[in-house]
Amino acid sequence: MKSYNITTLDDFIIKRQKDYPEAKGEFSRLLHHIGTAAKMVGSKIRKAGLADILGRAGNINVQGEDQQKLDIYADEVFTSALLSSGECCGVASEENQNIITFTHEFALKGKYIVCMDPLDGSSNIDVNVSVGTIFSIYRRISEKGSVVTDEDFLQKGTDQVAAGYIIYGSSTMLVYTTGNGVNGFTLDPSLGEFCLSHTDLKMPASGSLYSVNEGNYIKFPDGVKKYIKYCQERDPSTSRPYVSRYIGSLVSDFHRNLLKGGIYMYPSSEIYPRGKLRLVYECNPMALIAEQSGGKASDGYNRIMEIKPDSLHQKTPYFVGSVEMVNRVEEFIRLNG
Ligand code: AHM
Ligand code: MG
Repeated sequence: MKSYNITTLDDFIIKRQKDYPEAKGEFSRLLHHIGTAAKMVGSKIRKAGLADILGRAGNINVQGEDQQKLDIYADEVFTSALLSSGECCGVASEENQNIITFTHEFALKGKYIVCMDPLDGSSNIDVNVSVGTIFSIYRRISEKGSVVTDEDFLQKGTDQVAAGYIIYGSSTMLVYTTGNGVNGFTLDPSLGEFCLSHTDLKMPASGSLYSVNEGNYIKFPDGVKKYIKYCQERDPSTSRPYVSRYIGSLVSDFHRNLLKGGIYMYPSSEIYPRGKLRLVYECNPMALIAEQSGGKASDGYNRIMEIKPDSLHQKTPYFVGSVEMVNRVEEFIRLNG
């Protein structure tokens, strides 16, 4: 008989939970709720051109950026899913200046806090280009039963319990790690389930793709400019010149580079002296996934996950991807600034 062996996200979570005899299922419930929220947001994105959901909401978020209607929708859906999981006691989101504390009795007993970018790359929505969601899970450090504080969210990336992203592309995928490898699940729309499709993902040690907003080139530091020129030079003994691919959605650019090998860069520049990406809910989660798949994430000098955040929306220059490529850009930065 032909076998149709499907592992759904929930099957996988339960299977993994069994590997930890001390686990009581709290973490599994949290992940399950993230998966449900991802389906809701994915479904709304699919209908975006039909429903009155495209375009600006008319507000400016904490980053001084226009909020899109889908930004707000995704933020609300993920926040309520996390609350209803009963395992999360607070959320930090790109869309909100301050942390959201859950004060319901059941939530105060939760062990976990979540940092998220509910809709990354949202300037791509109106033009039908892939966007994503990024999430990062930590154990709270404040006492169980109390209301969480900013300190709970300002932990180093190395303290992450899990991290993941959802890519709303030609198919919807959820990719996550709990610090024990990286696995990817593709949403089967006919089943309404995320099914295991990419087991133990490994990022190639090198690749031939580089992703950066080259419109900012003249404002980049010299080391980065020289590295970009290096990417463009011909060298028959390697795959240079590399191919330039930039979607303008970190999740999508990262996902492609994870599968094929490549580097994503958002350096400092005169326009963005600290880069543009946010350490807590964009850089750290992608860094954990990068490292867990064999890749690397750096601010040009330091390992991203070892930077202690001072504030929720702190920005950092960011270089993430195949280990040899990130090592090389670090060399250029060390030599040339
Ligand atoms: P967002 O979270 O507000 O969408 O901003 C983050 C995004 C990244 O996904 C993307 O790589 C970058 O900003 C694009 O910025 P730019 O248009 O400056 O290249
Ligand atoms: Mg973002």
